[in-house]
Amino acid sequence: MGYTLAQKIIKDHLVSGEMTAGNEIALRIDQTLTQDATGTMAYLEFETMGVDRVRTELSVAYVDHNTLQSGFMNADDHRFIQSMAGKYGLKFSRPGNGICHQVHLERFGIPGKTLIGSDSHTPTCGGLGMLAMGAGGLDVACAMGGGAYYITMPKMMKVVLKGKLRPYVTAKDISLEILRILSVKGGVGYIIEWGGEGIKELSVPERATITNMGAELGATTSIFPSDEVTKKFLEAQGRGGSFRGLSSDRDAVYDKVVEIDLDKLEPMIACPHSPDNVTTVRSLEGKKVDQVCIGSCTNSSLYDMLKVAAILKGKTVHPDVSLSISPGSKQVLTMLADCGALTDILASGARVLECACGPCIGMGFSPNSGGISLRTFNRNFEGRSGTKDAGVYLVSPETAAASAVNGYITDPTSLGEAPCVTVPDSFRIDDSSVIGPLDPEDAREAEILKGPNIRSFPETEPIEDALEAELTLKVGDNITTDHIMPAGSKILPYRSNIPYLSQYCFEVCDPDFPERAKKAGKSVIIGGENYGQGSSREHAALVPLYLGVKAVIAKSFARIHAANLINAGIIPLTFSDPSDYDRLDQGDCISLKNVLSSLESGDFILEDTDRNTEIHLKGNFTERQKKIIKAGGLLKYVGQGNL
Ligand code: MIC
Ligand code: SF4
Repeated sequence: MGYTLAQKIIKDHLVSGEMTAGNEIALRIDQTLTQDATGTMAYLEFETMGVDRVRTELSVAYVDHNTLQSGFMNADDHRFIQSMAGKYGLKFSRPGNGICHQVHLERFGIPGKTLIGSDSHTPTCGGLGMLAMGAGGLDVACAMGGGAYYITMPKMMKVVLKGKLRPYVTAKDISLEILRILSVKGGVGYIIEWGGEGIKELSVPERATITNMGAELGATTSIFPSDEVTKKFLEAQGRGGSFRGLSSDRDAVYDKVVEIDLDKLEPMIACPHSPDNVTTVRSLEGKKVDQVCIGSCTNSSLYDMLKVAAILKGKTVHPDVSLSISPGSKQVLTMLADCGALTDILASGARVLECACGPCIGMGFSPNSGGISLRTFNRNFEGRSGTKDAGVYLVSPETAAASAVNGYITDPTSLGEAPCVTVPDSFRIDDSSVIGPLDPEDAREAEILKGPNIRSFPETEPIEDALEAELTLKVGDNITTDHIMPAGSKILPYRSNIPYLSQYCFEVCDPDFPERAKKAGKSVIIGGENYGQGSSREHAALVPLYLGVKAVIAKSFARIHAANLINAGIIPLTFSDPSDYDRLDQGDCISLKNVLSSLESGDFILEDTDRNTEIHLKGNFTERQKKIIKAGGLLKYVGQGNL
């Protein structure tokens, strides 16, 4: 029996474990990336590990999220990250150089290598045949220190693309279509490999749009083969030497196969407030639009921007619409300027923002109240834009540009002949915004620069054998990390200050939660299906930890969040019978006895002391996870000599 492409890369990097779906495996990690919103915490954690230099082939620290410096906090954080990068052997990508995933794809990704990043959209580099996964900051810190990355061996899914995209139908529409088919939990436990005739026509940045949004499916990662298209892209980036052809074996076996017929696909749109709430653009044609945002790590490549410029050329943005455009990298922006496309964009009345995440993470450009915002981004969770009652829709750059001009949702296929857009054979190579590390001699003396906003990692304690706690919060299905620990321009500057952040925990669902949790002392949260979907931010575990949360009981968990809870020393448990969810209420007092022996057996019994009922829970942890939980979290476990 042959191997899938992902299985081949896993096999090449396997440190321990058996490659059977469901087993814990440990992988050697070649490259890491961090961004600034999760990076400060990751570097504080790395600092405690006592390693004098990163042990990966390449580690890059990006600054792309918190670029709105309305106060000293972000600037201090950037300086801290830069000083850590210099001292410990990382490359530092300066603010303005671009969004981590776009820059990593352009300048650093290598087919067949492993990459983990403290950002859930790290799978973007799967577009060039890399095994790239999102992870919590602490897992990335361990990998920088030379430790392995532990995951559950995923099942394999193949998506076969048949036919060819029609004009104005794009890679983004493929991403939205697969979300419509599979839902935001349809990829949980899988690696998705893309194949079929249809992939031959997709460039690397288009493939990267698709692997990027695999994060929204909950997949461990997504990957394309490394083929002639990959070779051409790497050569155009002056990195032809990094090419290596890679594909799955002919007789590889997949646990699930899905087919999409590109000939039949049309422009798609995800409606508020979930990326899988997908329908055709046609069905919403004519709906008035207040704001359009083009950019983000999903759709900010040169190809995307050139298509947008071609649609905007000679036109003006509708007077009732505010259009923002954020090119994904300095390379994209300078090339737009070189070829004159930037002039077409500016002449249309678009507001050009810096090469950063910007509106995608609520860093400015929030819509008006009740506003309708069309975005080429990957997430439209409630409140994420910074305006709670805004309706955010996810679309392709073509749909976005056409709608910005018309002032209403427009199916771009109605625009007539599509402009012919080609990407040059060679990109503008200028890595001057990537600063290399200090040489080891100077590094020894180098000072780490910390501002007053940087607080240390919250203290954890070894797990107790008996837990008496209050159920301080009960929430429903598909709770995102944006619900648990919101982002946005007001809160993000405090990503290195857990006590400050804690005031906003679950703000979207229940603003009284932080006070209630503090009062209770020890608490437990009850969740539904796919608890913790979305971002990799470990703050969604560290802040509850700070507020006294000892366990989360849910119907099911998103992969990265479950790992982050364990790393923080919080026990993620599931219901043996999911209908027991209905038998627990917020405010109930519960007790969990014999926690230590339950950790061994995997069976936990919860007593609801208010209702006098017993509920069976499951917690099937690996030997390593048990040790981490017992130690009181991964940092404590690593401190015991277990990197
Ligand atoms: C996001 O898109 O939600 C983020 C912001 O990039 C996060 C990381 C973070 O919260 O800092 C992610 O996707 O992991
Ligand atoms: Fe940045 Fe948005 Fe991409 Fe997250 S999804 S990395 S916030 S651009």
